Amino acid sequence: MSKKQINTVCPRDCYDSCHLIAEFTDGNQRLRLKGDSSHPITQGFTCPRGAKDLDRTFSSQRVRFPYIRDKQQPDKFGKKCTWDKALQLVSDKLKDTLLIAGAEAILHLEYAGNMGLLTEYFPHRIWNNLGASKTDNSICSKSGHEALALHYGSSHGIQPEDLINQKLIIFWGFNAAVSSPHLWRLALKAQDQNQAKIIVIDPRVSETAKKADIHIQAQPGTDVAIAYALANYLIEEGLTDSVFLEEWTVGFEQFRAESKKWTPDRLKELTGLKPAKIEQFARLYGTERSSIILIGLGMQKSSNGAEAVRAISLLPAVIGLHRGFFYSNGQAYPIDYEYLTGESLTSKSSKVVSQVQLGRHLANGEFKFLYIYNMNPALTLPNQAAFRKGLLRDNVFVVVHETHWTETTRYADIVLPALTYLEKEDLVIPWSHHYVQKSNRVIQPDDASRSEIWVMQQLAQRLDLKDEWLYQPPWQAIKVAMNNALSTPNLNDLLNGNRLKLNSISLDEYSTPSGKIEFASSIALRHGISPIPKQAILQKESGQFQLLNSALRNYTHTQFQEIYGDIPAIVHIHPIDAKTLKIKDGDEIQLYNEQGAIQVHTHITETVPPGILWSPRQFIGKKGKPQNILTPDTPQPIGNGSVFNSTRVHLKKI
Ligand SMILES: Nc1nc2c(c(=O)[nH]1)N[C@H]1C(S)=C(S)[C@@H](COP(=O)(O)OP(=O)(O)OC[C@H]3O[C@@H](n4cnc5c(=O)[nH]c(N)nc54)[C@H](O)[C@@H]3O)O[C@H]1N2
Ligand SMILES: Nc1nc2c(c(=O)[nH]1)N[C@H]1C(S)=C(S)[C@@H](COP(=O)(O)OP(=O)(O)OC[C@H]3O[C@@H](n4cnc5c(=O)[nH]c(N)nc54)[C@H](O)[C@@H]3O)O[C@H]1N2
Ligand code: SF4
Ligand SMILES: [Mo]
Repeated sequence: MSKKQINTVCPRDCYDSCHLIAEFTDGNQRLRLKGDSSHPITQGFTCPRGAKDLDRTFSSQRVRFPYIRDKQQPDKFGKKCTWDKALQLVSDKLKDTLLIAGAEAILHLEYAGNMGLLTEYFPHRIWNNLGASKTDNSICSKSGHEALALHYGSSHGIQPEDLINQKLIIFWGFNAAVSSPHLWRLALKAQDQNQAKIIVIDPRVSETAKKADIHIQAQPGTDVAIAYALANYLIEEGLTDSVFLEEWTVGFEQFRAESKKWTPDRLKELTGLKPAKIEQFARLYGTERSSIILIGLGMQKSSNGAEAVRAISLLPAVIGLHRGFFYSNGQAYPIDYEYLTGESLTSKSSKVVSQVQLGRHLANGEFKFLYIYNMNPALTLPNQAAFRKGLLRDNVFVVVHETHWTETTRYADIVLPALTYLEKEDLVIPWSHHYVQKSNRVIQPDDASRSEIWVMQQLAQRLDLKDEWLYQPPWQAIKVAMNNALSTPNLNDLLNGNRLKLNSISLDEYSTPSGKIEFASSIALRHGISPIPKQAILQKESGQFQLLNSALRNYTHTQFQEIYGDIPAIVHIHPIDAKTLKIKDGDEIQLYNEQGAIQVHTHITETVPPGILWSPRQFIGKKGKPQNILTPDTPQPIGNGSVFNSTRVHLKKI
């Protein structure tokens, strides 16, 4: 019996952007999502989240009606209402705000809960039409993108499908075994079939490090020094590619002079790394040219993150490789995002506010109307005490358009029910590989839930906005925005269900002022930043721990707790530290700093080094306080990005 199948695409904020097949069996009674085996990255499997997105869609935690709420009573759902009433209230509030405080007092806040173009970008048109304020999207990868642009002009690197052909694969501050299961599978295949070696640089014995041929376990925040020490070895041993350096790069002299200072002994002093270990790494890197360095977004989210990305990214150039790295290819594809969002269709400009520091801005009384969707900021932004104080201001009106009840819906004046990706059409642009296909609707939409586009257009009508581009058919907008991005210019191919390849900028194209790889960045110099990467001095008070925090397999940020239960409130601590503090495995302890305190259970393990703690990210502690109460909101000097991994805490038994 033939099975009914529908192609769709996982839109989660994830490296892998899997192409999925929804398969109906038992006379259409049963439905499951499986990975498409014809896709070179998806390789026929899903992760534990992808497999359960259907269950998440049908979960009892779905928002099923519009609700009017009292945000001062977070534990109460509020009152159900009709869409008509909800839209009337929202548009009245918008009109009032425009009249009294102007468009700048309206802020739309979103991230990448669903990365589809029609969910993440197109609905911005109403806000750009009004000239509303927006954030700088600095919560995740921005600093690293800007770091790479300093030396390379742009941030794109190797396509992940090339992983399979490599002999040396280096995961640097990147826990791919958890955060990118499909790229990781390709690396394991190369290890298995191609005798490729895997090197991992991570302060922890991460899931990825466990499978590495070589694990470089150094103090966090010392990556610039490690990169210079590697370069020094390559230079000393004559393993640099002088023809490449001459033809394709500028500023190598300055980089070389700094590298010379990073002798194996000096590195040992800073990091504790044995010279023999670094030599082994450097020898392999200098002699095996078929290599790729995967630079983790996770490592980048720290006060020295952008500097680390700069330093690491320059290593391939030392040995003569064009962009022998991968960070994120999100900016590689020539998609006209400004057209999609309407930014280029209006003469109005928007005020831009730091996403990392949004809590401070809100708590200080900025903004009167907040529209949140595709994000759960009441758990995911740093400095939660300030953010929540801001949300609870009685002179700010908070609208949240969500698929599920979340921590953020608890602080909303109005909650609007949204469709999940399985209930609507979209186009997902990956930030690693270059394959796109239409994401089809798999199931009938929930009765009361509505898409972001529908809400945008309803509000635009109620505000009497006339510009035609607000009402443009969505796939027509995609057609214009994708005009230069598709290998075949015919959007119908895509609408007919074909998988297409995105055009990308070639690896040897460098849009720096010199047109070459700039070891000493002229753009950095112009902005008063050191032209070459700089190793920061490590600072830690006695009794203080650095709290690293990263993703777990079963959760995409705060999503899938509906399926797998709460993200565990635990902290990993080294046995030496546990002994000093007289802590036993499983004890309930308090983590605290000047921003607040949370309660968690301990897990004693040698996978973290002494002085370093690790926890999952974005959980709620034992007494209801979110982990992100502890995380700092100081933006990085380059790119203003987040610094979650530079959290400093004290620890005490309770
Ligand atoms: N399962 C799952 N996968 C995800 C996500 C998810 O929520 N769940 N989210 C996606 C998103 S949005 C992102 S941004 C990515 C992030 O994906 P990754 O880049 O893999 O980030 P993390 O998971 O934070 O892991 C980073 C690793 O870097 C190490 N590290 C921390 N500080 C340093 C340092 O100073 N130097 C070095 N060398 N290493 C350091 C940590 O110990 C950790 O093992 O994951 C994506 N994939
Ligand atoms: N402590 C700590 N905090 C961190 C980090 C860290 O390393 N440590 N990492 C940061 C990083 S890298 C990131 S990317 C951010 C992620 O931060 P968020 O983007 O806030 O993460 P999610 O929890 O995935 O929230 C997405 C929300 O979108 C909703 N959603 C999903 N699909 C749709 C849809 O189609 N329509 C609508 N309207 N809503 C939808 C989901 O239900 C979910 O509530 O977190 C940051 N926070
Ligand atoms: S969350 Fe990532 S790995 Fe999992 S199915 Fe979606 S795209 Fe694939
Ligand atoms: Mo992220």
